[in-house]
Amino acid sequence: MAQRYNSGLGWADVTPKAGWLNRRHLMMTMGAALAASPALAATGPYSTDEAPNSLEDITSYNNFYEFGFDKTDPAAHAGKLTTSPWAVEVDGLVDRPGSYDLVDLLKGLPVEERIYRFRCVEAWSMVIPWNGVQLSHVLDRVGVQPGAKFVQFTSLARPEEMPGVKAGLLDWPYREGLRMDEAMHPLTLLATGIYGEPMPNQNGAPIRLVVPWKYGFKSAKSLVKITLTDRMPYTTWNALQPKEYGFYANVNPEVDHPRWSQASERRIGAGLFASRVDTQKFNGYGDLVADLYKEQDLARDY
Ligand SMILES: Nc1nc2c(c(=O)[nH]1)N[C@H]1C(S)=C(S)[C@@H](COP(=O)(O)O)O[C@H]1N2
Ligand SMILES: [Mo]
Repeated sequence: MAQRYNSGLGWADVTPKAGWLNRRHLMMTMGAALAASPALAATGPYSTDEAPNSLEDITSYNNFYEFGFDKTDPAAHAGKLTTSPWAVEVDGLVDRPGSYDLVDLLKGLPVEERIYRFRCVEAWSMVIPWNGVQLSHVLDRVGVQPGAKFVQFTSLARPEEMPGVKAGLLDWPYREGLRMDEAMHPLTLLATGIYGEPMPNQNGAPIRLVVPWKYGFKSAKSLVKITLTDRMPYTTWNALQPKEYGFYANVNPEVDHPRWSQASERRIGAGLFASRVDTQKFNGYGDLVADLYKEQDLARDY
């Protein structure tokens, strides 16, 4: 189903490292001149000005069960993953379904840098500078039909390259989903890189979802399929343990996981002593997303 790249575009074109570095340089220059105005360090209206984690942190402590349960398994085993060519199938309630070469699917869409907080349901967190395109732009490109109410995302399940798939650790393929208004929200990203570099394999190369106001498990990695549907889709963790992992999975310090508190989180890499920070409702993105849930009881629709 995959086609060879024939567009002449490579990852350097969709992940503009040079632009990122130039802006970084500019920001640092501005930062030196305007040290009293830290808000200027943000790269856009959606980015946090909190210090990003190091690439080392981001690529050495991961959840990617296709490569094993341990946090170090993805870094140890994802190196062999083949990510080119890569096709994404788009199906269901869309005007232009099909198997799209990834480069064609993204061609011409604005690649943005977004520094987001990222909060795992296991109560650890990081700050990650993603590069990617808004999911809404891709959905507009394929033409969402009026009957579509949800989107399902399917990750790659390739036993020859993924020891956790071969071992049957979960009900593969990994699947996640969003309601249509969540999918169309400008914060929702299809990320293709980190720190201006192509997405590291262990973080979900070559393209993964990032939904920063929800627990990390919603942000499915290494996507091979996007399905528009009229009903709430099957999602992997919710199907496995519905009482522990809701479909919505909005970050919420007021609703504990049955086995641990969600009131605070461990910020990875924050040093020997620092590291415990209060969890914010919607992971701090409430001013942008709380309206999506104003008719809902978030303790019930967890
Ligand atoms: N396909 C797939 N996607 C996945 C996972 C996974 O195991 N498989 N783990 C999820 C969980 S629980 C988290 S916290 C994040 C981790 O992303 P990171 O390793 O880039 O920080 O990926 C999410 N997406
Ligand atoms: Mo997670």
